Amino acid sequence: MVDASTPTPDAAPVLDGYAHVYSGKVRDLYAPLDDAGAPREDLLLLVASDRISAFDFVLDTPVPGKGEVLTRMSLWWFEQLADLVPNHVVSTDVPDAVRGRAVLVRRLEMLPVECVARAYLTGGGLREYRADGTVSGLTLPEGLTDGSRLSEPLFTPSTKAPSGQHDEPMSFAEVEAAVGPDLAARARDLTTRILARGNEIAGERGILIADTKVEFGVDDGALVLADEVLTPDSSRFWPADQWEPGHPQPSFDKEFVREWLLSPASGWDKASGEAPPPLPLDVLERTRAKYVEAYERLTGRRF
Ligand code: PZK
Repeated sequence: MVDASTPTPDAAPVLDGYAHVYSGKVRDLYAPLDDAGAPREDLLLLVASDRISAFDFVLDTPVPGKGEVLTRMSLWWFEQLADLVPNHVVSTDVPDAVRGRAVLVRRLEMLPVECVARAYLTGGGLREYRADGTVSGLTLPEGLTDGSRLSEPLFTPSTKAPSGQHDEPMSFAEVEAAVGPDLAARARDLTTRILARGNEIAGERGILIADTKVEFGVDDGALVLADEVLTPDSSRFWPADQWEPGHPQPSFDKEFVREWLLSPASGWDKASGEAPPPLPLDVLERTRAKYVEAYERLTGRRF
């Protein structure tokens, strides 16, 4: 079989002048070093790798260009959202090894909450609705199904679980207890407005954003949008022309990956608990093309 496996798929690079701080599933965080060689306390370097996850696994096969597409997409969204919320971006002047897929950002005190908003019902929101007719404690109308559009985006916050564990839903009262009622209300309003604005823009370009997760830092009492924003890694992107409530919607970006992994061709059993096999080149190429397509459709720019 033709595949694209490499020995070390996409480890966090060693960057001269930076200390590696942390790696998530698909991104790496560094601190720039000052003249004395000590990590600076005011800045971070956020690097998007080409790693891709599916079914909770980071796959052995990186998707070439994914980190750059998502970084450019986030930067474009930060501009589209600038009148709603300030953001953490300082500069895109970064080491050559990560140029295009890294951003220098202000290091902020982060809210200890995953700020999630949902515009369409699916995933964890759908599970709660089926169990008791609510989403994040709010009662919804009867008769909704997988993929139904909600009348307005809902704030459905969750805990920040340690790496490898799943985030747990939080009630709004729990968010208020964690950050205070004022910041909680502002985080809720900003999160839902970011998703509403995202869908106003993406909807004209054939993409629905079902839900999204954003992170805020606090600077001098004001909320600042951090991390990545409205990318396919932080949000569910659906092709608008295939939207049909009543069943799970195809993912704009990962459909070919999931379809192949679940097909007999992969030889992989999702229930086995084993790591998925490397992706065939054609799946990889078609997946890369979907990320580029999402970027070009949204921004109207060539990648
Ligand atoms: C911060 N993360 C998540 C991102 C990873 C992990 N501006 C900021 N100030 C302080 N902390 C963070 C940010 C941002 N953004 C973000 N964790 C801390 C994360 C990328 C790679 F490994």
